[in-house]
Amino acid sequence: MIYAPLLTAVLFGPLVVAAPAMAQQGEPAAARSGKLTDGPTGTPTRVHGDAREFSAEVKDGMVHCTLKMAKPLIEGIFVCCELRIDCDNNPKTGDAGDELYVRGLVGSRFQPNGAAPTNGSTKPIEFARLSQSYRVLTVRNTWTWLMNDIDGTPPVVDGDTMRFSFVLARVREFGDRYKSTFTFDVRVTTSCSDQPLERVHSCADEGLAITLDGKDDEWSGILVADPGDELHPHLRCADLTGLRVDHSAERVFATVTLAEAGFAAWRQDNDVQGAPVVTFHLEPMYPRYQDPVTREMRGGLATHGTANLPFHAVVGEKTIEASFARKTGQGRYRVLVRSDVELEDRFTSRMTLDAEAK
Ligand SMILES: [Ca+2]
Ligand SMILES: [Ca+2]
Ligand SMILES: [Ca+2]
Repeated sequence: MIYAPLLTAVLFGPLVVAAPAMAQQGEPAAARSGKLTDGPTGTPTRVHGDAREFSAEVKDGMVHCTLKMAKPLIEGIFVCCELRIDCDNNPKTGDAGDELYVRGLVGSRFQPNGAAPTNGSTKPIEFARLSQSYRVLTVRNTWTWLMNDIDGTPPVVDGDTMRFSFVLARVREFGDRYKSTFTFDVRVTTSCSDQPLERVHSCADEGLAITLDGKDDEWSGILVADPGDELHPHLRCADLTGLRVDHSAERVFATVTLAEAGFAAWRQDNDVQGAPVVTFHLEPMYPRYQDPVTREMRGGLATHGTANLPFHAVVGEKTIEASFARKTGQGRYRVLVRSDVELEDRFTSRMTLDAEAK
C-alpha cells in the first residue's frame, strides 16, 4: 500500500506534469484589465458601505484601481479597499494562496468623512493613504506579515469613486518568474469607532446591587460623559454617550448609554456584512485577586449570559448594562468601554490579470 502512490507517480508522473498546461488551455486568456461588479445592499442604512464596481488595469508598470461605491465617499465613513493578491497565481503558496495585500484607504475611523476637522487641519475625507502587507520568513522559520507604505498614488476621491495605483514590481517580486498572471480578491471595509471611555472605581462602600434590565434609572454613580454626535448618523446606535460603574459584594456593574436606539435591533444584510460591537474591559487594580477580562456585546443581540455567570449583559433601548463576577477582597477596578462598527462588502469573484498580455 505504501508503495502505491510512488508507483502511480512513477507511471503517471509525466501525465500529471502535463495536466495543468492542458487545463489552462480551456480557461479564458487573462487580460491586462478587468472589471468586477457587486449587487446593492437591501438595507438603506448600510448604503455607505455598499461597493458596486471594481476595475483594474496594468499599465506603465503600475496597477491602476478604481472602486465605485453606492454613495459619494464624503457622505460616508472610513473606507478601506483591500486587494488580497495571489502573486504567483498558485493557491498552494502564500497564506490561503495570497502573498501580498494592498490597500487604498480614505477617511478617519473616528469621524464621518464629511466632518469638519476638530484637531489639525486635515479633513477626514482628505486623509488618504496606500499600504501593503507582505509575508516574510522569520528566524524561527515561520511566516509573519509586515505592514508599511507601498509606492504608488494614494486614493483620489471623485464623488462615489476612489482611484489609486501601486507598483506592479511588488506583485512580480512575490510572483512566479515564469508566469505573468496574478489573481486577487477585493473587499471593501467601512468602519468607525468611538474612543474608549474609562472609569476607575473603588468599592469603598456596600455599593448598589443593580438588576440588569436595560434601564438605567437606578444608577446614581458618577457619569463619564461623551458627545453623542461623533459617528455617522446611520451608526449612532453605537455612539457612546456615557459610562457608569458600580458594585455589589459579588459583582461589578458597568452601563453605557448610546446616542440612539437600534443596537439590539441590528439586522444582518446579505451584501454589507458586519455589526456594531461594544467592548467592555474590566481591569482589577493592585492588589489583584482576579484576572482582567474583556467581553464583547454585538449588535443584534439583546442579552449575553445570565446574572450568575462571569459576564452578563442586557441591552435596553439606548443602554447596555453589563456585570462581571467580583472576587472577595478585590477593591479597585479600571473599566474601559469602546465601540466599533466594521462593515464589509466583498466582491464574490476574483480578478485575474496578466501583466504581459497584449
Ligand atoms: Ca454591494
Ligand atoms: Ca500563491
Ligand atoms: Ca460618543
